[in-house]
Amino acid sequence: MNLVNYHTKDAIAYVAMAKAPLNALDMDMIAALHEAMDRARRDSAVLGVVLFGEARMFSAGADIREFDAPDTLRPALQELCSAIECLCKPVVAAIHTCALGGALELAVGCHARIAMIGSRLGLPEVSLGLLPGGGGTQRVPRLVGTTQALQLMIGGKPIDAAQAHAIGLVDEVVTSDLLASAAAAVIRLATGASCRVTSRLPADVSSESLAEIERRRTQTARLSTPAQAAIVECVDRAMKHAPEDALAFEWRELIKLMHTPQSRALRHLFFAEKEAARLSTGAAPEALVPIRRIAVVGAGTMGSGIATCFLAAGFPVVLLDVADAALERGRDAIQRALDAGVRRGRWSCAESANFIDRLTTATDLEEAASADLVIEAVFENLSLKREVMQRLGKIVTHDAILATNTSTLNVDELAAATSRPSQVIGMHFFSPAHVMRLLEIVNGRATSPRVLATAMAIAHRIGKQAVVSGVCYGFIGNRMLEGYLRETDLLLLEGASPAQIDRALEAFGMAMGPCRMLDMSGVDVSARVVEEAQRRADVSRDGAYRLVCRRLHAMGRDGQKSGVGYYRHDGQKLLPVDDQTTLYASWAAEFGIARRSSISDDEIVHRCLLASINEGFRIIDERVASREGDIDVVWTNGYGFPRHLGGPMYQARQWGLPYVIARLEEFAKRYPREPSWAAAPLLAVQAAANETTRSTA
Ligand code: T1G
Repeated sequence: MNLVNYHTKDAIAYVAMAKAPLNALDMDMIAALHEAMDRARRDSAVLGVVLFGEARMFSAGADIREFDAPDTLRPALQELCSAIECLCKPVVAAIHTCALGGALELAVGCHARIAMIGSRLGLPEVSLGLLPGGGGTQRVPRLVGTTQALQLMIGGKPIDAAQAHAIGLVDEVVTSDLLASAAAAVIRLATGASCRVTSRLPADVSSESLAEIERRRTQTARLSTPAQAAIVECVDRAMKHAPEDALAFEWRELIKLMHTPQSRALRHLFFAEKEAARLSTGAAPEALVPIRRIAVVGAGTMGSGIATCFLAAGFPVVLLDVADAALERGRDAIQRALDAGVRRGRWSCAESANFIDRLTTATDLEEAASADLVIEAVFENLSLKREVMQRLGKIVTHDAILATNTSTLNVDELAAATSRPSQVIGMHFFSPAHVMRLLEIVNGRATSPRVLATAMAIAHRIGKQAVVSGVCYGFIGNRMLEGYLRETDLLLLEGASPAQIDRALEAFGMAMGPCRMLDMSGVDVSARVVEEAQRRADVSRDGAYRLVCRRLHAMGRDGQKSGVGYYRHDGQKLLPVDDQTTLYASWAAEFGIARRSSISDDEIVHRCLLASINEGFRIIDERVASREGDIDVVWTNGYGFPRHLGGPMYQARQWGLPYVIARLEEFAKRYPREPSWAAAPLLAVQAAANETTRSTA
C-alpha cells in the first residue's frame, strides 16, 4: 500500500497522499512526498504538480502520535516545504474537506492553493500547546499579513475556504472539478503567471505589522501560555531575520513546546476525547437506527437548548410542552440562541433562518409519534419523568429511541416505565445545551448495543463530545462533583470563606470556584438534588452533609437569583454576606465540627480535587466509566477543569499515585465521620498504583 500515489496526465504530475484515515503527515509520509516531488522534478515531460489527498480529506496535519519522542524528530516538514518552494516547477495544492496544522503549512509551501467550497483550513497547533513547526509561522504571515496570521495561529480556530480566499490564504475556491482547476493553475504558472513568493523576507515591513506583533507580545505575556508567546516571537523573526535562521528558531521552539507539561496534557486530552467518542465512528451505518426526525419533550431551558443543537445540525424538530406559553418561550429561546450563533460566526443568517424553519411545536404528546429519537427534558422529578416515558413508550414507533436528559435520576427505573427498555438511553446534556460540548451517554442495563451506537453517532453528528457512563447516582460528572462540593461545604464550616475557596481553586485553574458556581446555577437546585439523593441514600444521610447548601436554601438564599447565597450579589459584584461567619460557626458547633483560624489554599485544592479523584477511581472500579481518560474528558468539557492540566485523573497521575494515596489516608484519618474518605476507594487507587509499578518494573 503506497503512502503516496503518483501518476502523470497531460504533462501534469498528480501526487496523492493516500494514508488512511486522514493522511497524517508522519515521517514516512513526508519522505514519500519528498520522493514524489523529486520524481516530478526529474521528469522532463512534467510541467508541474497537483498535490492532493485521497479519501476523506487533504490531510489532518502532522501525526501527533510522533510528538511523544520529540528528540527523535527532524524538521522534515520544514525541509519538504522548502524543497517544494524551490522546485523548478509549479506545485499547486488541491484542498478538500480539511487542511489543518502541518497540512496547511504544506499547502502554503506550494506555489498556489485551490480549495473546494466548505473546506476547513487552520493552524490549531496552539490547542495542543504547540506552534506551527512546518514553516507556517514564517510563510503564513508573508502570505496574509501578520494580523490575520497571528489570529489564525494564536486563536487556533479553522476558517472555511471562502474566508481563506478573502484573506489570501487560498487563490481560488471551486464548487467542483477540484483537480482540473488545480491542473489549470499549474499550466498558468508553468507558462509565465506569477505566484506569491513566501520564502523571502518581505521587502518592507509595515508599521502596522510591527505594532500588531507588539500588541500580541503584550497580550500573550499576560496569558502565560508558552505556545502563544513563542508564536509571536517566530512571527517577529519572519519579519526581521534571515529565513533559514528564523526557520531554525521555529523548529527549536516547537521541540521545546513538545516537552512542556501543558502540551503533554493537551495531547493526552486530544486522544482521550477521540477514544471516549470512538463508538460513534466504529459502528457500521447499517447497524444504526436511522434518525431523521427529532422530538424534544419539555420546552424549558434544557429542552430549548437541546432542540437548538439538533436544528443547527440540520434535523427537523418538534418541540412539545403542555402549555402554549411554554412553547412560545421555548421558541423565543431557540431564536435567541440561533441569533447568537450568527453573531459568533457559527452559522450564517440564511442558515439560521433555515434552522428555525425546521422547528414545529405542539402541546399534544402524540405529535412525537413520527420521531425516530425522542428526548425528554421535563422537570427533574422521578414520577413526572416516569409518566412521560411511559406515555412515549406507547406512542412512538417500534424502532424509535427514547432518551432521557435526567442528570441524577436512575435511567434503568425510567426505562422500566416504558414497554421497551432496550430502546431507552440517557443523553445528559449540560446547560446551556447548545453551547456545552459534553454529552454523557448513559448506557442502561437493558439498552441495546444498536441504540448505544446510534446515540454515540448522533452525538458526533451534533458536534458533541460523547462519553459513555453506566447507571449510578450522578453518572460520571455529577457524582464526582458531589465529593468536590461536599469538601467545599465542610471547609466553610471549618472556617474558610467562599471567596478564599473560590480564589484557591481558580488559582489552580478551575474556570469558576464552587461557591460562585452554586450561586450562579442556583443554591436551590443543588439543595434539592442533595435532599432527593439523601432520601434515596445515594449520598450520606449525615445531617452535616452539604449542610451549608441546604441551610442557605432553607433561608431563601438561593444565590444570584435571590441576590444572596454564598455571596451577596450587588450587580456584577460578589460581596461577602455580613452574617456568614456567625452563621457557619453556629452550624459547625451544632454538629461538633471544629473551626480553624486558618486553612491553607493547598489544603482547599487537595481536599476538593482528591475527593473528586477518589470518586473517579471508584467509578472506574464499578465500571461506570470505562477508563480514566473518559473522566478527564468529562471534567475538562463539562466542569471547567483546566485543559492544560489534562483532567483530574491525569493530574492524579502527575502528582503520583503514592502521593494521592498518602493524602487520601491523611484525610480519612482526619475525617472519620465522612464515609467517602473510606478505605474502599483506596483499594482502587492502590490497584492503579500496583499497575503502574508493574508497568514501570
Ligand atoms: N495525528 C494523529 N492522529 C490523528 C490526527 C493527527 N493529526 N488527526 C486525527 N487523528 C486520528 C484520531 O485520533 C482518530 O483516531 C482518527 O484519526 C479519526 O479522527 C508540525 C505540529 C482532522 C477534524 O490538530 O481535528 O500539524 O480514534 O475521529 O471527526 O506544524 O481529526 O480512529 O484511533 O477526529 O473526521 C495539527 C487534529 C497537528 C488536527 C477530522 N492537526 N485532528 O475529524 O475524525 S500538529 C490537528 C482533527 C501539527 C505541525 C504541527 C480531526 C479532523 P482513532 P477523528 P473526524
